Amino acid sequence: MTITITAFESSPDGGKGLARDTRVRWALEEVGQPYKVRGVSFKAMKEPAHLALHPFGQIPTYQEADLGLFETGAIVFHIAERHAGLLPDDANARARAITWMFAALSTVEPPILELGNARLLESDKPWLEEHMPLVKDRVRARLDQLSAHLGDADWLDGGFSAGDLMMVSVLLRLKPSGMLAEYPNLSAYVARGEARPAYKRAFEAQLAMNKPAG
Ligand code: GTB
Repeated sequence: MTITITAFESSPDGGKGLARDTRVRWALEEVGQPYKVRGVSFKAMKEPAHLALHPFGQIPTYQEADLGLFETGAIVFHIAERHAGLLPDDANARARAITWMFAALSTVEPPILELGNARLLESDKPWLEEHMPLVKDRVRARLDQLSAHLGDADWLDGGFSAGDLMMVSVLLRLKPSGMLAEYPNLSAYVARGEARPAYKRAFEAQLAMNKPAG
């Protein structure tokens, strides 16, 4: 059955791979599932046809036969449950890999999003100078802890899993800030993720959709 996901018709990042469809593409590439991508404009995202797929009017969505999903975490989890390659067979190791998916989305990503929002939405606000160091401290607190856990391991818990896919995807959003470079082991971890053939295919596919003309 064909899998169809949605992505920005034209991503505001111009193909840097930071929009969340990249995470879904990467998961599908890791498990070797072919998929189609339907581009959606900002306007179409808020119209009834798309709201029927995604109540919050966002991308990505996932459709497969009569199953429709939204929320990147749920989509990647579904892919990882249905296909071999992203979750270990051992029940406890599997539970830990799922824990890392949640940790990426609910513990590490929020301060990173806060940093992005401060840069994007508060750049002209008088409080930014005071606010930014606090936001950066909150990001660093998580990175310090993650870096200490990872140490010199390749992946968070044994072999590469959906937990690493999600954590690397979350950390990639920090790249433009330069903060990742303060943590050599986390930088190397992200680079290992980016070097995976499945990530490269996912990245190239989203780039092909978003390449600036000319
Ligand atoms: N919790 C949801 C999930 O994980 O799936 C969040 C989905 C979400 O934030 N979707 C964004 C969206 O549809 C795109 S990915 N935004 C449009 C809207 O809300 O109207 C977030 C994103 C957007 C742009 C960049 N960028 O340009 O760098 C990076 C990430």
